[in-house]
Amino acid sequence: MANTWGYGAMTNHLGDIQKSKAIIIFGANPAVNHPVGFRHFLLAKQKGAKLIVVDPRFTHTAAKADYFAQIRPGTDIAFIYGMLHIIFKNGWEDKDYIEKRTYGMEAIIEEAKKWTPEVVEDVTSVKKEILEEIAKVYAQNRPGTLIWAMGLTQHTIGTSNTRMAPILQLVLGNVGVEGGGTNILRGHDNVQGASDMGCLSENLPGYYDLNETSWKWFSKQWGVSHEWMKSRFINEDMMYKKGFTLARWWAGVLNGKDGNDPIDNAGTSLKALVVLGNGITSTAQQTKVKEGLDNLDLLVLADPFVNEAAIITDKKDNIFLLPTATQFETSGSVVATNRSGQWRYQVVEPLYECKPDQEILFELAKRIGFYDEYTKTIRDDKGNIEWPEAATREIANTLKSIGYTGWTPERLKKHTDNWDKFDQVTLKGSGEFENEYYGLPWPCWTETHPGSPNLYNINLPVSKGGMGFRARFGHIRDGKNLLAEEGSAPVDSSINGGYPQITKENIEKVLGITLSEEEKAQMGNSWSTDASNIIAQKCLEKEIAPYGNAKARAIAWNFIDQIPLHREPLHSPRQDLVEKYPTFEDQENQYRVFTRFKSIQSAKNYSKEFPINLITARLVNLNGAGMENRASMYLTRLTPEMFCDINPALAAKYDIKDGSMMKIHSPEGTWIKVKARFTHAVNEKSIFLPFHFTGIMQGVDMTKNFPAGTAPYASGESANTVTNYGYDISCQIPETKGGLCRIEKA
Ligand SMILES: Nc1nc2c(c(=O)[nH]1)N[C@H]1C(S)=C(S)[C@@H](COP(=O)(O)OP(=O)(O)OC[C@H]3O[C@@H](n4cnc5c(=O)[nH]c(N)nc54)[C@H](O)[C@@H]3O)O[C@H]1N2
Ligand SMILES: Nc1nc2c(c(=O)[nH]1)N[C@H]1C(S)=C(S)[C@@H](COP(=O)(O)OP(=O)(O)OC[C@H]3O[C@@H](n4cnc5c(=O)[nH]c(N)nc54)[C@H](O)[C@@H]3O)O[C@H]1N2
Ligand SMILES: [Mo]
Repeated sequence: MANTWGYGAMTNHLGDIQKSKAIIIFGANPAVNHPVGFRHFLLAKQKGAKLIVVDPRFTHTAAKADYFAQIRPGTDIAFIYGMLHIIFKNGWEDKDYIEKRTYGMEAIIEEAKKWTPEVVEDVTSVKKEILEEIAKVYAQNRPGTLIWAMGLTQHTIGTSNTRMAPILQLVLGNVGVEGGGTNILRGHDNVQGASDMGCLSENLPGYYDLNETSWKWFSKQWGVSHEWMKSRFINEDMMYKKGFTLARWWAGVLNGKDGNDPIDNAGTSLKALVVLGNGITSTAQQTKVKEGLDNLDLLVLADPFVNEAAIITDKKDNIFLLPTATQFETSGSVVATNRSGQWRYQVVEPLYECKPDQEILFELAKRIGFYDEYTKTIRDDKGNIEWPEAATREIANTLKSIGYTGWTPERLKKHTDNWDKFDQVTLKGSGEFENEYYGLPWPCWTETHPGSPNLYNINLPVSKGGMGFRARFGHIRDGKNLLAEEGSAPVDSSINGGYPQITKENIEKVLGITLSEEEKAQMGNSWSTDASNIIAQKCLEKEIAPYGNAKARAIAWNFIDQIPLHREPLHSPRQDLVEKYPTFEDQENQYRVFTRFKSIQSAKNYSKEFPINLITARLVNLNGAGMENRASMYLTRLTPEMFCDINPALAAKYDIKDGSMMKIHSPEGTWIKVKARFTHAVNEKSIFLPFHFTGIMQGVDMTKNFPAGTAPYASGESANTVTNYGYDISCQIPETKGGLCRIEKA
């Protein structure tokens, strides 16, 4: 589910925002998209916190802000370097923190020198006085929390954006403190859990790397042999290869046909698509998605509603709609946006003939022929599956990497049953929960650990939720120490400075202990593959974090851009800047597909023909692809049809009237026709489209394809028919927040 969309976990939690003195929001609109969580922002503001919003639109969130920067889409890196330029110039950085807990900041200081307020104004369109004011207010009101969501991620430089924002926080010493952190407002209910569970095509559950050690660990935990696991793949190489992403699965079907991008998939193309829930009608390049759907041999859609992927295709047979139980008809653990686990109880038995997702998957496994292996560790002697408790226990025993170990079903249920005994601002419990945090936010290293409310906080002992940064990248780089310096270990730690990840090999030396032969025999090779959990327990006795204590990297040498660099979107309104800040080289075999960057950006000067920035985002009454809410009469009444927000001054240039129809064209040659809605929330250089509609494609009404009685109250053109080609360099999230368009009166 989380594949492609939405990267990063919250370091702190929503209640903790009440402790912030400043809140800076990049590309998120919580007043609309997280209205319940936004309460904490408003309470912080009441207590005097400064609220800063950086967004190309004057949003409902911006309406509550003390400072607002109306940024040109895709230029946040330039903006943040601009803030850093001012911070370094005035000596506002936290020098001690930078020295002890970060690596590579010299490179950032160098790059920031280039980003004077004048240069930043030219690139971002934000007046230099506003930048200066924001940098000052944010630096001088600490702790500050930094919020981001889709406005930062949906760009070709999305991953660089999500590295840049934490760098600002590190410079100010805002990471690992209450009221600080980088707090990413996540998407769907349980999207954090979905990413933790491995709904990502680039790693195994728990973010374990796709390598032999991880596969062996999972095979062991799943009770199958490594040889059997290997036999599931066409060849061993494919075990270690990243899969397709949700953004580009269609390229796997089209496989180079008719000028489509070639793929690298062991010589085969994709023939069947099984969808549990979301993602098909909500992603970019909808005309390509349709082509992909049309060319499938088999399409299976498991969804409580008629997933509209079935509607937008001309495919006539081999489409199966499997009615699926909702969250109210199922139970199990879910993970909140702040890494807290919760137990969800079933409200009613599954209605009519619908089945819960896992049963659909079990039935599929039976037919494909690996049901026995699939359910081995959750079946009893009689073949009964203890659902969901056994699965929850398996997860706890396996996902050591992010510290799920302490999440037994019993503990999670008890927390949910007693949620009223926990404090909203600190997450701390009272009474019998006095030493625990609500939902045992991961990492929760052992079955008695209280959970970790804020990541990287060295002001708490590890046994009470403290930790440094994870030591993942070795000990020395270019002669510099990558481990934390003296004086920056969590309090009460037996080591005062940095230390490596704890393994069977180094545990005696690092912890200064002697293991018994029995312990050695039981112990796994490293803390993250230690079924006995002895490594974690021994570490906690010494107040040592099993994953080490290192510096946070500002230089990531395994990335194409080792430090985040501004690069113009593939379709930029500023051709002069394209030459100065060009995009990446085209990437062969990125998640099995050829992905274009430079060849698109340099093909022509798009800004001439397509002068307007296309911004897509969300509405409060609709969610995601929108089927769930457009099936509600009352929610639909608020926005009965697809529309485009346009500034009256821009509309006047094209003779477009409020409420009249307008056409929007993309550089790919696609178009949509929608109703114009006048607003000053967008400036004269951009328009805004919500992406919650589908069912009509380039004027063709496809709603006749709905089975009788299943059509929603509203259908419309999809914004994603005209969002431009463009994918993030690392995770392939579509550049749905950085495109261009041409408009005309229709
Ligand atoms: N009502 C409602 N709530 C939702 C959802 C929903 O569909 N409807 N979806 C859920 C999901 S799945 C998610 S992921 C979250 C997403 O939550 P948000 O990220 O808040 O969602 P968006 O409204 O898509 O985008 C946020 C803002 O980014 C701005 N933006 C666009 N481009 C840029 C840019 O280049 N730089 C900056 N700084 N800002 C930019 C947009 O103008 C927009 O105001 O919301 C969740 N909550
Ligand atoms: N242009 C543009 N495009 C975007 C975005 C953007 O900002 N701009 N945002 C992107 C983001 S962040 C996201 S997350 C996606 C969201 O888009 P989607 O994830 O595609 O949208 P949803 O409507 O949330 O899809 C959820 C589907 O799951 C079904 N469902 C609900 N409960 C269950 C269940 O228990 N089991 C099963 N099997 N199905 C269930 C619902 O009926 C619905 O059809 O859109 C992305 N697309
Ligand atoms: Mo999302």
